[in-house]
Amino acid sequence: QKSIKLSDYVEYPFLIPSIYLDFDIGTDYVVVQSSMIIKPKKKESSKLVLKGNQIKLLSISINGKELKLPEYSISDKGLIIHSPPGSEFELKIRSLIDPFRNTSLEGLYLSSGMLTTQCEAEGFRRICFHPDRPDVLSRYTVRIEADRTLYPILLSNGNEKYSGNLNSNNLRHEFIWEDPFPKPCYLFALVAGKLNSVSDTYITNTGRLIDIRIYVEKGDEKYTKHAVNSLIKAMKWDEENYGLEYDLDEYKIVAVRHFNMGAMENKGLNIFNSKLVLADSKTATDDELERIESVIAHEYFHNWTGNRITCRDWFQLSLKEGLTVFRDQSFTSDLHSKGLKRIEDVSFLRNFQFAEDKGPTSHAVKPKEYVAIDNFYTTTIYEKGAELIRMLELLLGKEKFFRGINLYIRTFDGSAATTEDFINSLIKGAYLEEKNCPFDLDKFLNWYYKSGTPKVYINQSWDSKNSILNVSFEQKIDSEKTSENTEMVIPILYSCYSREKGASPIAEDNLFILDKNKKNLKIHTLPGEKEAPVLSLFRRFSSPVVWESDLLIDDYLFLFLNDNDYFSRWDSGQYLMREILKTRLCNKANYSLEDRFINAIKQTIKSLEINDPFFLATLIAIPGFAELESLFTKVDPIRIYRESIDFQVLIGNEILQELRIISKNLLVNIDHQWPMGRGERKLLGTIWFYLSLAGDIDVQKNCVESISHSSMTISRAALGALKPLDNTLTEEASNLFYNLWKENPVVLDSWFAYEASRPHKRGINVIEKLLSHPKFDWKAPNAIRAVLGGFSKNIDLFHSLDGQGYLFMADKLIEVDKINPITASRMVKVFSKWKTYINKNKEGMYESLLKLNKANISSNTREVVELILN
Ligand code: HT7
Ligand code: ZN
Repeated sequence: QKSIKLSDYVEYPFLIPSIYLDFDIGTDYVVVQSSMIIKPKKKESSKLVLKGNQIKLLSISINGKELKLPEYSISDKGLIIHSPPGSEFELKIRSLIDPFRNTSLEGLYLSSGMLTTQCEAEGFRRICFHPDRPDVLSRYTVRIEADRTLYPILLSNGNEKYSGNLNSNNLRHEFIWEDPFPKPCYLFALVAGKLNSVSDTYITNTGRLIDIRIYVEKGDEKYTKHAVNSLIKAMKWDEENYGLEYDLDEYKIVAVRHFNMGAMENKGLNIFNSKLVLADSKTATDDELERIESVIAHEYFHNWTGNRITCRDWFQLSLKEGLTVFRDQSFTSDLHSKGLKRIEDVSFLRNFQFAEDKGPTSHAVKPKEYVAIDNFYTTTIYEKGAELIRMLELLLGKEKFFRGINLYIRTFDGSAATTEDFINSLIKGAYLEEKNCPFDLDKFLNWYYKSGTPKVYINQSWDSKNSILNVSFEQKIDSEKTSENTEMVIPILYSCYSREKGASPIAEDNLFILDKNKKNLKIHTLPGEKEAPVLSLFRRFSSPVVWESDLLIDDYLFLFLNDNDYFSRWDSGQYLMREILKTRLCNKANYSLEDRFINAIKQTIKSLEINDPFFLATLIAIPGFAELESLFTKVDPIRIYRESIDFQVLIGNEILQELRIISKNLLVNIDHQWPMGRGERKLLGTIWFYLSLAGDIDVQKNCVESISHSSMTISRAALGALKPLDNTLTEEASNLFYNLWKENPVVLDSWFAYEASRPHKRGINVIEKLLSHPKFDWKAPNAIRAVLGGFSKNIDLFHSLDGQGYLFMADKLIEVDKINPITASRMVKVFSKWKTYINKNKEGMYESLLKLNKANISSNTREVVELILN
């Protein structure tokens, strides 16, 4: 397939300072008229190339004069005007589009009776003929007319300029919207439909009044408070931390049921997947409330990092996404707990981004080429991209980092930039001159250009005579695609603890910069220190790497009990659990380690129970499934799953008494409103899980009763605790949950996911039944992700050795691909790890991949399938 290369970038030869768009919404189609002011950048003439996809051209004129073939040519890719005027001209195009039969959820489409848009990355070319590239920025004025009753609400970006009726019998009406800020077309948005809104206001730090409005389907207004509160918190946080104020008079959010991703930052008119807007503590779990708060903030933060300063081309995607994820992570961590947020982000990174970077779809944060840009909205661009910004913040220090950000924003406001522009401004703002930068910038840039997760090897030697700990570090990049030896700048934050004096650190949060293949560090401990101290490395997860050290089991146990860094303490426990599971899976169970670890858990429970229930719950949870898979060269998913369940049964049995006591103490704070009480609810859920696994029938019954609890966190924790059992109580709880929530599609998706992912003896028919359930909507990616995504986590069923699970998945993805290639190409990655599996699974997955490859699939899905197969 034809790929697009970063090295082929050439500037667009025209400026388009302003665009007037007119939408006439009919019952069967929409007539779109665009009027663009176009200025050639150079004297010498160049043809005008406009992209277009599924658009019927009606007429075209330049400066009022109609163009005829062959003055222009048209194909299924777009429109070319062969000899446009050499100076400023007005291009008018009348065309027709059919949003009513558009199932791709790109461009203009129908969702539950309303018309809505999704233009990032390349959806605008499905709306009108246009260059459709992010470096063409224009001021937009948009007029929309439609039937008053079918489409009472007509929205677009910017501020409302006019609204009124169109004819004497009041059947049709019109709205005009004006966005004063130049923007790329991927930020264009239009919404038309029967929507109700909830309003609020925000006064900025300079005293401007912002009108906030959330648009939802009738009846959903009661679920918008959390979204509004989150937005106001984000607006305030950005002013206080980055000095960035909102710039329009209105901020609108629309909730849409049919949406390919989480949300979209269209200027002044964010469009959200309804599951990320509609929520309160009765319908959403604490984790979901936190996620909604962060996504609302993420889209808001894009107003500056993405909208006011946008990307020159899609290779720069991480410029806006990595930076904005970094900003939303910092926001959540400031609002809640820095330590816990860091653990949550690292756990996500390790389970998803590290897995991606090890596999066939691994790519750099700044890729060099792509076939379908939609396939590059990945955890590498987003979460690894955010880690790079975090390392810069650590290397520069907060004050200099903000000086750099400030310069970047001042320099590139209103334009389209590159990741190099960003780094250069950051360094210039921080140190005035690039040459003053204390670390090797070129080596740092390798983080952007190279794929794969670097690995660091650490060895210690103790010089007891001089009380010096000598530490040697070695870095290697762990990627199939890179054979050359690349040096990176790896910031390592470390502390070290005296073994004799227990928890008191000898050195605390020192920064060591590993910028060569090999480098040594000398740590001077207290004179007279007899034993080598305990090293705590990569505190706060200071670089996105994996590491292997000569730390002893005793050291990890020490850190698990004493480390004062949340991440490092949790990570030591995770290391020990990984070791335990690894040895069990190699049939060499290390019982003495298991005993010592269980004792450490008991000690932890004593010290943390009341003070930090969330942290305690996090410390005693086992590593994620993907992380466990990554420990093996020949992965046996069914065995990993069963062994991890057995290990959790052991934990449950061993700490039964302790858990029963805590669970009683926790009940007092369970009913507090989020974010209060979230730690207690989290811990209670974890305890229920362990006790239920350990066979505590009272807890199991209590879980069934808790399905109707007024807190969704408690209700879902109860479902989760019963999940591995597959008995009549599981069935009863699931039915109760369904009956309570069958009329709420957002909550019902969590039931679909539960049903698809829980073990059951009835096999694949269960999944087939879910897909033909009367409440299942094939056009809603949330529902598809719930059932097929849930199914992929149903280890016994999906990975069944006869390969039937894989074939079933392949068949369903071929169907999904026909209506929605973006969703299909994202989901097909469930087959990414086929080469790492034991033979039976490997063969089964391979057969399914071949089936997909032979089918008539979209170029988006084909790109991923081919990468996986090769
Ligand atoms: N910038 C937004 C990306 C997005 C998207 C991309 C491809 C197809 C559909 C999409 N919907 C939203 C989301 C964000 O990162 O803020
Ligand atoms: Zn984003």
